[in-house]
Parts: sequence; structure tokens; C-alpha cells
Amino acid sequence: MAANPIIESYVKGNPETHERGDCPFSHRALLTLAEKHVPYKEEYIDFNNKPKWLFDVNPKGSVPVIHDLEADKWVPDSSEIVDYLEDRFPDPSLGKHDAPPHVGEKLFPSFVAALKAKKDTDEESKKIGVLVQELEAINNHLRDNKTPYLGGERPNQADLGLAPKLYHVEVAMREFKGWEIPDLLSNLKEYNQRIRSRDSWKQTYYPEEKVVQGWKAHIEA
Ligand SMILES: N[C@@H](CCC(=O)N[C@@H](CS)C(=O)NCC(=O)O)C(=O)O
Repeated sequence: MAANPIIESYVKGNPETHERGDCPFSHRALLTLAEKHVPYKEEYIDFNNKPKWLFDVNPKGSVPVIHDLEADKWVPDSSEIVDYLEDRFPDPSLGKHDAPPHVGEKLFPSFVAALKAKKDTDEESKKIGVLVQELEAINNHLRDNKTPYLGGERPNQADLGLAPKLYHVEVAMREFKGWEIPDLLSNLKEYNQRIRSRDSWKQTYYPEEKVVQGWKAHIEA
């Protein structure tokens, strides 16, 4: 029988169908719970109909938010959440939200800029160039350190923060720009497969269609 949950984790999704949504910040919180083997219960927030209580526990109205059922404590924001979980469940240690190495820190804004740039323009090539530099930094770190994960032999918070974002980069850039991560970045490509083969990823995964749907709405907005 599954252990009683200690943590409730509120993430983007559909509370009726229990389908998880496409949120890389929620994904980081879930990956952290899964890697730490914390008994948790996942709950879903409908973005078209956010409950009022969400704003009481997080005035920004964003997810993820967790509720520590034993301590009756609410924690919003993925960075604060992973720091809280590290203190509360220190074994295995994954480090805090700013765990080294500090590579790819501009990955998400670079990706969003590239994705939103008008197709077949100089601006688009420039923005994709900046995104490639971020991806190269991650690739070269993995290549030079010869470790399976950014954190070393095991993933740490640098991995759990970046991997969900790398998933969005790969899926959305392919769908909306017909662009693939260059084969030259082979260390990065292998890394993506490696982290996605972990049990924690399989437990917290959402399908590519969700990523596409989510970005389609943003691009068309
Ligand atoms: N800094 C926040 C950002 C979280 C965030 O932006 N979450 C998005 C979903 S992926 C959200 O809840 N946005 C509110 C909305 O779109 O209404 C964190 O790290 O948790």
C-alpha cells in the first residue's frame, strides 16, 4: 500500500481528468519529490478557473505550490519549494535551487525569445544563435566534466531545474520552428535521454502534445 502523503503538490493541470499540464516549474517540484522518494499527492489547478484559496497561499497565483500536511505549512514558488524540501527531506541531498554548476541559466528566456521571433527573419537567426550558445554551455560542461549529470554521478537541483526546460526547448522549437538541437551537441542530446529514462521523470512526465498546446496558446496570444 502506498505510504500516506506528507506533501500535497499543486501543479498546472486538469482537476477533473487529473491530466498534468505543461509547467516546467511544477515539473521541477515534482521531480524533487520523486527523487527524494517523499510520499506526496498531486493536485491540479485549472488555469481558467483558479481557486480563490490559491491567492491566499500565493498572492501571485502561480504554481507550483506545496502544502506540508504534517507541518501545515504552505510554500509557493519552485525555488522556495526545492529549498524547503531539501531542508525537510535531506536524504538524498539534491542541493538548493542555485546548486552548481551555473550553466544554462539564461536558457528559458533565450528559448522564449527565439520561439517568439518572427519566422525567417534576421532577428530569428540571432535569437536562435543566442539559444544555441546556452545549449552549448550545457553540452560543453557535460563533455568536459565527463559526468552523466550536471550534478555529477547523480542529478542535483541544477539538473532538476534545467531538464524540464530542455524538454520545452526541444519540443516547441521542433514544432513551431522546424528546428532541432544540433547533432554536434551530442553530450546534451545523450543527457536529455539519460535524465528522461529515470523513474522520477517517468512518474512526473507529461506528453509532448501538452507542451505544444501550451506554447500554441502563448504564441497566438
Ligand atoms: N517563479 C515561479 C514561476 C512559476 C510560473 O511561472 N508558473 C506558471 C505556470 S508554468 C504560472 O503559474 N503562471 C500563472 C498563470 O499563467 O496564470 C516559480 O518558479 O514557481
